[in-house]
Amino acid sequence: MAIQWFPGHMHLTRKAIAERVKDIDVVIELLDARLPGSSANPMLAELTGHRPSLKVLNKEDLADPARTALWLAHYNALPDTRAIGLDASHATSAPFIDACRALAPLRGGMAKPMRVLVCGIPNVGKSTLINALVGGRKAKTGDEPGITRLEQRIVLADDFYLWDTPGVLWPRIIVAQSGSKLAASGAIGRNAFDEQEVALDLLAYLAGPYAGLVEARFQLGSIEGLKDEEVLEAIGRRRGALQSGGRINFQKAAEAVLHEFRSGGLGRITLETPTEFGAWLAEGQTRDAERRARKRARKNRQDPASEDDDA
Ligand SMILES: Nc1nc2c(ncn2[C@@H]2O[C@H](COP(=O)(O)OP(=O)(O)OP(=O)(O)O)[C@@H](O)[C@H]2O)c(=O)[nH]1
Ligand SMILES: [Mg+2]
Repeated sequence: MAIQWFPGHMHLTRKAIAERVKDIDVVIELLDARLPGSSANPMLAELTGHRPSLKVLNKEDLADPARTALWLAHYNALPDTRAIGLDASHATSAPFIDACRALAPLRGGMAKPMRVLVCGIPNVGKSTLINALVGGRKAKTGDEPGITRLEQRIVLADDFYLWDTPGVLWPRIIVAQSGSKLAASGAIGRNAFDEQEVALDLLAYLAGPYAGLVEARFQLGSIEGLKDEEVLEAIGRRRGALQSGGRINFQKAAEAVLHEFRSGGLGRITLETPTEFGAWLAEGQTRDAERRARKRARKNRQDPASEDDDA
């Protein structure tokens, strides 16, 4: 899938986070509860891995509750990590303050204020969460990636500071399945991917666990055994997405699928379980190791004397 994956300004965000994290006590990483594995940024893990971490599975209201429970158990089993599910627009500050204090018990009071970094992929709800915690519109929000452009400090209490950060992706995608899921979720700018490809991938996944939701929302008969293109075509016909000559407008149909998924119109859906994601990750890591080995071999052929730097 051709996704223009890592816009230039994200290099700057990476640098800013690397600097900021030196003076941070707790890292809150927002994950998208509909894709908790694919929305976890390995680059952030690398930058912030040594700090206690609160994982927030945000947009819980759009996700499948049974799967959210599996993911919370998965993250809560990791060391120095707590995980909670959340609908950021309705967050209250008390549980957050408690969770941060439990993760960094030695911080507090004017001499040692709690310093919390809020980070995550674009459009996951970082600024929405901060606004809900502070009880006002301190941080700018919007329904597209790239709203926050600069880091911003917000004072939650005299001894409790939050930093909002711009959304950030990572330079190279390892889990092949993740790109398309992130695009479906709204984390990637709309000009950076092909909506028809992403909608077809989405339908291919939904046809397993959520076929009934697709059939119900678009008033289709059984989609069992249909090709993904045939499902998209049926959706286009149902929605009257036609072009001249009565042919289906696949672009319009794809946009309808993505809109219904993002808005929750299809119902509460999660695009991966911890087990599924674990298998995709292992596959991606194997492929990545092979890629590195090939690159190393190529390099050694060109310049046998060079040191092996595994770049
Ligand atoms: N349904 C639902 N929508 C949410 C939730 N949290 C945030 N949103 C919506 O998601 C969109 C993005 O929210 P922002 O807070 O701007 O996201 P951000 O992570 O700050 O995004 P960038 O600054 O672009 O990285 C907005 O339209 C929010 O209203 C949630 O828990 N549930
Ligand atoms: Mg923001």
